Amino acid sequence: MPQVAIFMGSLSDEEKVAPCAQVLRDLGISFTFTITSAHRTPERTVQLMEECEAGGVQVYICAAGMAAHLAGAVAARTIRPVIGIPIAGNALAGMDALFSTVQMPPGFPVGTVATDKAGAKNAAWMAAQILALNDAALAEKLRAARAAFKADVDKAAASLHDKYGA
Ligand code: RP5
Repeated sequence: MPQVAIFMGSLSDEEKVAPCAQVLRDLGISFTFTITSAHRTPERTVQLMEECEAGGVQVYICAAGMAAHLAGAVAARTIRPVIGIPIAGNALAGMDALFSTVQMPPGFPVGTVATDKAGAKNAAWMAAQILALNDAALAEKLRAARAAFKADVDKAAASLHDKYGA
């Protein structure tokens, strides 16, 4: 059983959630990636979770739009960390999904990241940081990634300096 389970509410979410899978893949973290809906397939959500709980999945990542209850429904059934990615639909620009995901009652947290692709990437980074607490090799990869982000900024600043001489 993989370390991370990514659930998304609809195939229509795939383009926005795919960067999450890519970051996990790049970091060498095993994951399962499937579709289930808190509303359309509540029984499937429960069954998938039972398999994940029995198999030792360590972190859940749930992406959904509109009245986004998938992450909350998962959080209701586990004490493992749940990260929620609000997906922006055509109406309300994602505020609906953001509020539905983030406003959990005390005791049932969903660690909510930004909407859409940026959030999808950070959901993976957050999951990696959680896993790295007990994985020294992964922690080293995260340090290296941070160094690469810094190097990118240094390089961009240098190119701007070259261009404007200021
Ligand atoms: C949510 O409803 C899904 O996560 C998706 O963001 C939204 C619309 O789903 P579709 O009608 O495109 O399948 O449950």
